Amino acid sequence: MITLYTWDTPNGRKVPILLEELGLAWQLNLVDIGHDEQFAPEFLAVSPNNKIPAIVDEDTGGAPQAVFESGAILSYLAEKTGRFLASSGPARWQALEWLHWQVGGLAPMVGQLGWFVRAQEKSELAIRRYTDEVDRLLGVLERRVAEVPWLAGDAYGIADIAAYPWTEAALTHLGRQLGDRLDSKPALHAWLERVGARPAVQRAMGLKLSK
Ligand SMILES: N[C@@H](CCC(=O)N[C@@H](CS)C(=O)NCC(=O)O)C(=O)O
Repeated sequence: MITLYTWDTPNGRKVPILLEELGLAWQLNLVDIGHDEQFAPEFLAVSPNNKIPAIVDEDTGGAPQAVFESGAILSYLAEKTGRFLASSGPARWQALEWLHWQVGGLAPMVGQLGWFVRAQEKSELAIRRYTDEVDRLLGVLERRVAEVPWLAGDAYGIADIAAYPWTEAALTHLGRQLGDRLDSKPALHAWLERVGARPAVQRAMGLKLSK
């Protein structure tokens, strides 16, 4: 059994998507980050950076394996099952490039933009900076999926899974802020539709991840 520690955020949806795609046995452990449950010692033992998502995999044939950081968890599960990540060659490196691009770029920038847009104290400079950066990153995504159907090339995989919840959140929650910058990205919209049409993605996006 795999225990997933998560909450209702875009980062919190990535691992459920892959678990649903894989059909592995898993159970949910909700960590209410709005009520500081991420600082509980039991959770810090699994995720020392006090962030969701994290997993504990009991089905290792040995000691349970804890993994934190969404990119590491997606890579771990893909390697454990031999699915959704090429085992070698260019497709593997392209998947890992786009996975790291997502975790280190798209997610934090969309997250910061959302934070500053919602903040009581408005900072025009921060909002302009993060709006431009999110627009730039979505432009990078647009050019990639205009060239190839999936982020790693020919096959859907963990890079698409990582990028989907954040791109969807950017369009849904920051659509007004990004405005007509989104209109010039037709390939991105088509990629979102391709990913969003997958039954496993729909199941994971529909899960209740709050208490
Ligand atoms: N780089 C991390 C980011 C995870 C992250 O930012 N998680 C947020 C929710 S989206 C969180 O747990 N925040 C709680 C906190 O910062 O205390 C990953 O990809 O797993």
